[in-house]
Amino acid sequence: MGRLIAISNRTAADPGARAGGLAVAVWESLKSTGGVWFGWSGDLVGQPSRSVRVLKDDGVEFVLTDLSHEEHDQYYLQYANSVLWPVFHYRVDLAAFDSDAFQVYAAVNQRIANLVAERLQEGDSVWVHDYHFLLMGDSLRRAGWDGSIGFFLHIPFPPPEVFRALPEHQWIARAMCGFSVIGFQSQQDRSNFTRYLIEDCKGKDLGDGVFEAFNTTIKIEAYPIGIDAKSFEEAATTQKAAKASERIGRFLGGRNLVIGVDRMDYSKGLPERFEAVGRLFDDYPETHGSVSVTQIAPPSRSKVDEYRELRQTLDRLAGRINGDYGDLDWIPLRYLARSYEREELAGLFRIARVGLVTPLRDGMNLVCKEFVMAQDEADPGVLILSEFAGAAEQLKAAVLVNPHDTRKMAEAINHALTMPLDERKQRWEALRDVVTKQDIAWWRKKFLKDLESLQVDQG
Ligand code: GDG
Repeated sequence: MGRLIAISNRTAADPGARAGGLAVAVWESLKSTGGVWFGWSGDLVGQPSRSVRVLKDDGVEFVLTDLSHEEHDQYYLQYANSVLWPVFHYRVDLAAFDSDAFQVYAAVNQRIANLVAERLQEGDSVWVHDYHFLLMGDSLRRAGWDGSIGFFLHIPFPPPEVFRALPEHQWIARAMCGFSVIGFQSQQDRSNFTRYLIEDCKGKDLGDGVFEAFNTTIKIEAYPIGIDAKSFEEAATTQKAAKASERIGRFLGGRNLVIGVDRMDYSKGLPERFEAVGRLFDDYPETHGSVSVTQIAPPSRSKVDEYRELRQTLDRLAGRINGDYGDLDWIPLRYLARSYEREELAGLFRIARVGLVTPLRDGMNLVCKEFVMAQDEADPGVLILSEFAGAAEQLKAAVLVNPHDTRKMAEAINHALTMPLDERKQRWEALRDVVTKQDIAWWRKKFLKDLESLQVDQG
């Protein structure tokens, strides 16, 4: 096999940035095969820079480019984060459509494609990641690359009826057909995309996951991303983890912990979750004084207005709940708008009785898988999972909820809090088996096997 070439907006060139979902997944893949990772350096400059920075770490080469202020604003903040992110999470109402921003988005895809194409060698496998680079297949073809190109979308792909709201939907779909393999997180995303291809692009299903559209064939599959299950399991029994459990244990004073950990983002369903917690205390008085809910929500993309509003909504909801129910020695719900180390999170998950993972829409969601791996097998906690997270297709033994139904969610939390040990163990064992078997290495191999088999076919 040739080299693996990854392209994503942010890379893991900065070791501190290796904590996020995408960064971990790609980093592990490149480390195990050796390869090159192209992306944004994280720096902003006056003019789009033609120069690149090359770094090496652990056998992985990073080729990084700066963004100009205009590119950062139009490609990254506007088109990727304020148009594609909301529309792909089914939130057309939040999209700030902007055709000028799309032009810059397309130009950045082409600029980076040119940079990559200059450095590609025959036999390389190119693996493009996420919604920042939907046009990259076509851009690389224009730059002269005719080898195989894989693409993995980390976020959901919306139904055609929603995708068509994008003024540029036809352009995007046609460009996506420049990829040789397109990977989605779930069967649901895959079928949304293939339905669009059939309905709008005269696409044909040739069987075996292969589709024909725009005079080319594309392999389209679901590859649910996993976590490094073993290492997260180990993280939960480190000293740092024990210290974090001990610290929160002092705060809990023997009460049951219900925990949530999510980037502060409207897709994660935090206001609905807080409403459900309010209903739990409204409808189940026996929980008063015996349960504490802690939500960790590190702020992200804080430059976008909706996130500021989200923060205010959470403040208001938490204020209402704590004002109504809190006592001298009990805080019913608190949220911490800051981040913790991975081991600390693992320690908190381990002593939690309930993990609340209730996004309104999520490509996969890795937190729920981490929660599972951190549990103590003798006394496992219960996972409450949104049916709208990609992970729900795999984690059927979780307590599945509709995150818009706050009354049912409150009922589910109460059910989880009172679940007998036998049932908790049974559910957890089933969850652990899936998370362990379909881990990050399984995901990487599954995707790369398909990408490489195409290369053989073409060669
Ligand atoms: C995108 C898709 C898909 C969170 N807070 C802290 C912290 N985290 C870590 C979690 C987890 C990761 O960040 C978040 O991953 P998610 O999957 O939950 O969500 P997104 O960031 O939205 O990721 C998603 C993913 O890509 C991968 O394909 O699953 O659907 O939206 O690992 O633990 N880590 C640390 N401190 C924190 O405070 N160290």
